[in-house]
Amino acid sequence: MPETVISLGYSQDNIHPKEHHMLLLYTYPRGFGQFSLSPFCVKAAAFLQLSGLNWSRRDFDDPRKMPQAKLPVLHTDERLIPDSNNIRRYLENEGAIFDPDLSDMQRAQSHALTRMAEEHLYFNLVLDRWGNDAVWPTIRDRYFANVPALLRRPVANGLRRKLMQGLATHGIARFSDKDRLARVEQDLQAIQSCLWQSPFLMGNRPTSADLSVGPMLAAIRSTPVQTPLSRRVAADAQLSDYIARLEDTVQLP
Ligand SMILES: N[C@@H](CCC(=O)N[C@@H](CS)C(=O)NCC(=O)O)C(=O)O
Repeated sequence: MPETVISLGYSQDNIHPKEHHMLLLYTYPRGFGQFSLSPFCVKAAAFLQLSGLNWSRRDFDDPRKMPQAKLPVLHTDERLIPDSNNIRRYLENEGAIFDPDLSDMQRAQSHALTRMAEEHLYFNLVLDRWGNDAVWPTIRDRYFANVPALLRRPVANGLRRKLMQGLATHGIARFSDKDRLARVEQDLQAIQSCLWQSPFLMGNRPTSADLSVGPMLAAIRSTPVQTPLSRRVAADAQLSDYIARLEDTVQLP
């Protein structure tokens, strides 16, 4: 049976190794102009889209019954796969190639950029949405829209308290806003150093690093009440063009 090499013109061999039934992406709903309220769900959707396999979405508000109590999760014929990176690995095992022609050095850079986006930019996004009193009421009413009105505030505030404790333990919530923004600026500069070289982080086509970094930047920019961080990304023509370029190329449904 023919082999697939997935994605956007990387190969003409557009054939799948196995017959698939529908892959179902369990995701948080759309919101703030994005495919999902969660950048990890947008990332997983982008990997699925570039894989060329058939997939569709199923929306959840509440991740508690999921294998790691988080979303995204991919429902395949055989199992539930939690975590966007595991979803990527699954698709690669099915024959998808997301990083063709990258050197070992580029793969190392790509890995570092991905970790930076997911383990540092992400927590700044969370603080922007959950930790900022000006933003929080909008987030609460959007994320917890399906919780009955009388319970909404206590449920949301309880989760918020837990999350903020986690971010204090992590350490990121201990910085002043100013120091935190200065740290994020270093990340943005690193991303922009790549983008001065080429339209996508690793060259002329999106690769895996773009699928982590792009959705994270887009999520930061889409926070519904403006913050210094969301304004920083929104006001930057290079970053905004990059997000648009990636969205145009990936074409999420
Ligand atoms: N490492 C995970 C991160 C996923 C993640 O953090 N999802 C968040 C939303 S952005 C979530 O479901 N949080 C629910 C919770 O922690 O209770 C991945 O790459 O998929």
